[in-house]
Amino acid sequence: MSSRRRFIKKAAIGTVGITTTFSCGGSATNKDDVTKNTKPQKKPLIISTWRHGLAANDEAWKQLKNNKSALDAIVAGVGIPEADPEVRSVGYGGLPDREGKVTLDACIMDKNSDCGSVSFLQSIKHPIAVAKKVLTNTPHVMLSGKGALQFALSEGFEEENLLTEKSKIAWKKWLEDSKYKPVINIENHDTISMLVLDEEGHLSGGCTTSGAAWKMHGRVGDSPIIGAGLFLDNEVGAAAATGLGEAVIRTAGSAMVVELMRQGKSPLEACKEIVERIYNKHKNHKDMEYLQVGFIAVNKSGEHAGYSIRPGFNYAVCDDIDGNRMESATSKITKK
Ligand code: SD4
Repeated sequence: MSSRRRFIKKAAIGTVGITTTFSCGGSATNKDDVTKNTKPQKKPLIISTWRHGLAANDEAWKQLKNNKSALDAIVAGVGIPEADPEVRSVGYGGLPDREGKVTLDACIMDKNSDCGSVSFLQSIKHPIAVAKKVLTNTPHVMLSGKGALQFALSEGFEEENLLTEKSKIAWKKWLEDSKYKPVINIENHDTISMLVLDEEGHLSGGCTTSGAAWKMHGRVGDSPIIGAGLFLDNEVGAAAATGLGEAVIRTAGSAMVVELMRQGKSPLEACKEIVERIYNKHKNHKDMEYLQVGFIAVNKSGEHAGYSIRPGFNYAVCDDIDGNRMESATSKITKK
């Protein structure tokens, strides 16, 4: 479909915001976006959190089209922001903890519910690739800290310094008053979670992050925790989270979104209900001041949605019909 025809089609069903589109594997164009998709989409379909999801989707799409598995596509796709020093919330260049250490969390899950995860991993640029090795090469689901590093080295990964000069300067500046106060929607590019509905209609997902900036040394967020930062059931759907990990862990966020889809809710209804639950549970909580949580979800028929507590959350969607584009998530609080 030409971009003009796509534009007209979208204009006819209502538009919000301006979006940059990379047709998967193609070149960039500008067009309006729809708030969300409610119609079944053609397979395959890839959705990823935040704007850095566009480059990740593009790479994952190429891998799928080259007959790579969905897991390989996820590893390669989210590997793009992991290696990008300008993405300050994932992998290399990620903002460090309060001791100046970049510590990484990641997990991956496949259509058989097999999963692999690493948490509190240091000095390895691609934690998602290590998470996949945990899935394929160990009897376990989760490795953490020194043990995760030891495992990565035994698998041939190399240690690297992940703290860039820019992130070091930001950390030194933070040390001046050392206040822990997570920033909502950090520069609009945060944890990357990717959900894939492959050509055969199977679901898989991955998630990778450097976590909350200035966290305590040893802190683990929701992102490597199956059921919190990521969950899927190949019979039902898949969901993933971004935002304040503590709030997502307290509520088993992604697992709950999938359970609601199992009960017949659409991805949008499921994400909305869990976001509202998280919001209500935190009404009188100390974290409320900076509470932002967003979910993306997709079901077996390719319906997808994003929903967050506060505005500003968006996600990248890639399919054969409309290429690769950003869609805005609806939010509970609409005021910026
Ligand atoms: C964490 N959930 O470590 C991650 C950070 C994140 O959007 O996703 N921020 O809490």
